[in-house]
Amino acid sequence: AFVENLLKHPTFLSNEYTTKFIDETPDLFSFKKRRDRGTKVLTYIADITVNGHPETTGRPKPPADLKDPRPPALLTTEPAQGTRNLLEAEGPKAVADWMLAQKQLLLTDTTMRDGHQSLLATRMRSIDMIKVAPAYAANLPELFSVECWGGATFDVAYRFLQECPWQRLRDLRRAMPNVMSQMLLRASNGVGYTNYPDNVVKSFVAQAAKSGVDVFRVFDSLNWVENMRVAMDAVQDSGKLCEATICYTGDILDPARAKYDLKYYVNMAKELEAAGAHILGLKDMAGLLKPASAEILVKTLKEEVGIPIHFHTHDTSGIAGATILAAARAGVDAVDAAMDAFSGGTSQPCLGSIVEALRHTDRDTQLSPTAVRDISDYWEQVRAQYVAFESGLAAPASEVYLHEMPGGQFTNLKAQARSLGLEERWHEVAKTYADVNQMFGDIVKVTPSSKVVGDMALMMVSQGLTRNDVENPDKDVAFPDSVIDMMRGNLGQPPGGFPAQIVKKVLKDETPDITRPGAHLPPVDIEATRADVIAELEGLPIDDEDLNGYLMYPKVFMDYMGRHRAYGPVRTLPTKTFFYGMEPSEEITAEIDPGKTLEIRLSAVGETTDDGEVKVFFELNGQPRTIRVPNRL
Ligand code: BTN
Ligand code: 3PY
Ligand code: ZN
Repeated sequence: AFVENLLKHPTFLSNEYTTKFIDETPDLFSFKKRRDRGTKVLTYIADITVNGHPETTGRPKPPADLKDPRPPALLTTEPAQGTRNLLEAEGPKAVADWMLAQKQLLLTDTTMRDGHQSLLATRMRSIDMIKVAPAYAANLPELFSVECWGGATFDVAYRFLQECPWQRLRDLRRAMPNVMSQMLLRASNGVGYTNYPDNVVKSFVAQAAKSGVDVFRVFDSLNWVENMRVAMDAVQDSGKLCEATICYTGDILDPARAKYDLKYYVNMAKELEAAGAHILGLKDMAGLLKPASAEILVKTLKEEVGIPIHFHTHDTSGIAGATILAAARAGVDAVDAAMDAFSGGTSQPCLGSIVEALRHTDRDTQLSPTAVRDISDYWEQVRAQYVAFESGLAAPASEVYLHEMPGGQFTNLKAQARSLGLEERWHEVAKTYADVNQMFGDIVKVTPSSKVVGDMALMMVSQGLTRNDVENPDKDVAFPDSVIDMMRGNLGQPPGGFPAQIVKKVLKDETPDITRPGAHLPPVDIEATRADVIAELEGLPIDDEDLNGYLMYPKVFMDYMGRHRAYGPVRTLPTKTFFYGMEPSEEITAEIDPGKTLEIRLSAVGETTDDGEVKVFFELNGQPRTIRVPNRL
C-alpha cells in the first residue's frame, strides 16, 4: 500500500520525489518585512551552509579545491554569420533549402539540453551555460544549432534549480546571436506530462519563439500525427523552423517487430511533410536504431520526402557513433551530438569524434576540432561540479535493446527505483518495463508515454506482479494514475489503439475517449488566469513568460515564486555555492544585475543557540552582515 500510495502521490507523479526542502521549511516563507536581494541571497547561502542542500546531501561531493569553470578565449570579437542570420534574413524555408544544398554533415550540439538531461538528471544551471555561450558564437559559428531548451529542462529549472527557464533562454539568445537555438517540444504535452488545451499550447509556442527559440523539434509520445498539428501550426505561424519528428522504436530489420516497419516510418514522414514541416526530425530517444537499419531508413526517407532530415540518437548501447556515420553515408542532413565531456552512455555520441571521423571526407563538418576541444574542456570542469547527480551507466549496455528506455528516462527511473528500495532489482525493473510495453501493445516510449510505462513497471516489481497477474481478469490490480490517464486517452492514441484487454482491465466499465484530447479540453481564459495569479501573489506583476510557465505547471511555478520571494536571485551564485554553501573566509561574487555585483565573504558560522538558530557572519560588499537561520540537522 505504501508503494501504491507513493506512486499515486502527485509529487511522485511529477518527478518531484526528491524535493523535501521547501515543504519541510515553512519558516523560510514567514518573513514579515520586505528584504533586499542581498539579504535574501545571504539567507540562502547561510541556510545551505548550515543545513546542506537536500539534493546533494549523502551524494558524492566534488573535490574541495574545485575551481570555478573558465570558458575558453574568444577567437574573434566579431562572430561570423551563422544559421540564425540566415533565418532572420530569409525565413525558415530558406534555412531548410540551405540544409539540402550543403555537402557537410550539419551538427547540433545538445550539451545544454539532452546532454545534461541524460547524464545529470537535468540539473545543469543557467550560469554554467551562459558563461560559455559567447565562445559558441565566436568559435563554433558553423554549428547548425544549439539545443538548449525544452524537454525536462523547463520544469527542472523552476522546481529544483530555483531559476526562471525563460530568463535562461533570453540570456543564451543574447549571448549567441548568430547560431540557432533549438528546443524539444512534446507537441500537445507542451513541456509537461499530459495534453494541454489547444490555446495553452499555442500561447506557449508563441512565447518560446518570442523569447528566443529558432528551431522547434516537435514530437508526439505516441507518434500520433493528428496530435502534433496544433503545435506544428503554431510554430509555422511564429516564423520559426518546424522540425516535425518521428520517434523511432523497434527495429525495421526485425520481422517480429512489423508494427514499426519501414513503411510505417515512410508514411509518417510523408504525413509530417504534408503538414508543413520544414525539417523532418528522426528521434531515436532510446538509441535503438542500429547502423544497418539507419542506412536503409535514412536512404529511403531521403528518397521519399523532399525536406532535410535531422537525426537524434543516444549512445546507451555504445554503438551510436557507428549509426551516425551510417546515417551520414546514407545522406542525412544534420545530426545531434554532445560535446565530448557530456557525451556517451545515455547521452548523445561524442561531437569531437564525429568531427574527426568525417574530416577530409565528403561529409567533413567544417568544425574546428580545436575549438570543439576547448569548449569541451570547459564542459569537463562544469561536469565535475555536478558529481552529486551522476547516476551513471558505467559501461555501454546492449540491455537497452531489451527495455527500450529513453536515455533521458534511464537515470531518472533508476533513481526512482532506488528511492523505492529496488536498486538491486534494477534488471528486473528493466525486464518488466519491456513486458509492460508489450502489454500496452508495443508503444512508442518517450516522455510522457515512457513515464507511464516506468510507473507501471515499478509498481509491478515492488508488488511482485507479473504480466500474467496484471492481465488476469480475475485478479484485482490497482493501477498507477498515469496508466489510468493514458488508457482514458488523455495522451492520445497509439497506432492501432491500445489493446482492448488492457483498456478494459484498467478502466473497468469506463469508456475511453479516443478522440484528440485538445478537441474536447476547454480553452483556458488566459487573461483571467493572469489576474488570479497576480491576486494570489499579492499584486506581484506577472508577465507573459511567467504566465506561460504557470499555465504549464501551476503549482511548480507558484512554489518557485514563493522561494524567489525568500531567496532572491540565487541563479547568480556559482554552482558550488548553490549546492554546498560556503566555507569560512571563502569569497565569491554574484552579478545580480548587469553591472551590479555582490561581493560575498563568509566570515564565520556561529554555534547553535538554545532556540535552535545559527548566526552566520558575512561581509557583503565590505559591510558586516549577520544572518540567522534555523539549524534543521
Ligand atoms: C533491405 O532493403 O535491404 C532490407 C529491408 C528489410 C526490411 C524488413 S522486411 C520486414 C520489415 N518491414 C519493413 O518495412 N522493414 C523490415
Ligand atoms: C523529453 O521529452 O524530455 C525527452 O528528452 C524525450 O526524449
Ligand atoms: Zn534525446
